[in-house]
Amino acid sequence: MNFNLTDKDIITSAGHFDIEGNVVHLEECHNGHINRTYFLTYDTGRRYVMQMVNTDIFKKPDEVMENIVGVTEHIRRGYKAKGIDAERRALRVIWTKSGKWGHVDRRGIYWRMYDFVEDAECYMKVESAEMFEKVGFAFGQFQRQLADFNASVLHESIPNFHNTEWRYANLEKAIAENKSGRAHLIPDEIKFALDRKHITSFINESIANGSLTLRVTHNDTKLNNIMVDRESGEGICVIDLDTVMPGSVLADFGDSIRFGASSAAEDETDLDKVYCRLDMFEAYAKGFIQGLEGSLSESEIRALPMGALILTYETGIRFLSDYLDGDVYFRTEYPDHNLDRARNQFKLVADMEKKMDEMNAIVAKYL
Ligand code: GN1
Ligand code: MG
Repeated sequence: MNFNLTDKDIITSAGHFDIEGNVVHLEECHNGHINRTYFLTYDTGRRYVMQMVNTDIFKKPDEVMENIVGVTEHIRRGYKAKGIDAERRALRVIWTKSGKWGHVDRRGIYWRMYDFVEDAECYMKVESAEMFEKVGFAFGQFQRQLADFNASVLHESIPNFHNTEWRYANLEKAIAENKSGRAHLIPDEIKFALDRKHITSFINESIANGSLTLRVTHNDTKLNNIMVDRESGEGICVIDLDTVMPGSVLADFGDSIRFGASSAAEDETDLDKVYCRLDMFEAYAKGFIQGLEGSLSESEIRALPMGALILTYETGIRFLSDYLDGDVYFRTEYPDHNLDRARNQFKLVADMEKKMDEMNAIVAKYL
């Protein structure tokens, strides 16, 4: 996905979408690790988000869009039924002039377009426990809103996405193949990852034995995948819906914690600065459980801390595998970026292991 795009290329592709007016301003957003995102302002004063879908990763982008259209329409209908204005609360997909969900340009790039959610902010770092509680509530509500969505119509946009056992097998493969030739540089990180094989089956086993239910989940609940209303501080609109698929509640809870309850950025290299903030863990747990409106079972609530640990570990081994594979999946800004991210996640894992009893006591308050 290394294309040298000019503004003209992007604006030409934007011209295929059913939007009134002309582009007067174009700006790249550097947040995501997978797709490329641009903000477009038109002479009508309206703004849009245009994305180049990474088709190396999302091999069937039309299926991804079908999922997104289905899910956002479902959420919009739910708000309407409650008499709530859904305008800024569900992503709106802009269709192409020929009635499609995406435009494929002459290089084969798949473009899509959304309405820009105005008067809202996307954060890279949690600013207060109050804010994180509201974000938790919004992600809980998102899952709640999809409780009656027909999961059988969803395409699996990335197979095995949060199958931790599969991720582990993939790490073993990356070590054995050692495509980058870097394996000898990181024996400690490899050992840390392999030593924790026993946690990888927890989610699959819990689903199999019925203690966790399969739900429609977001699967990428990073803080920067929600728009926060500037006035109310409410998590107003959940974005980045590429990986909405059937999954476990632990994935959505855990991924939010590993990112938002961390004391530092995902790629902070001073590991003394990286630990899990229990105040943030509690704020998110409280909001998330409330957002799910009593639909979580006791065993699901009790398993939430394991979800935080497993998702952090899983993300760590994904970064490590990509480092071994030669940085082919996540977008990196410098050669050891994936290694720094993996070390950072592993520091967080070690810290969570120490804090497991405290995390268990926190969730027990919300049973
Ligand atoms: C990717 O695209 P983005 O940056 O929201 C990744 C997530 C990881 C995350 C790590 C499709 O999310 O699974 O947790 O990076 N998305 C995909 O920051 O792989
Ligand atoms: Mg994102």
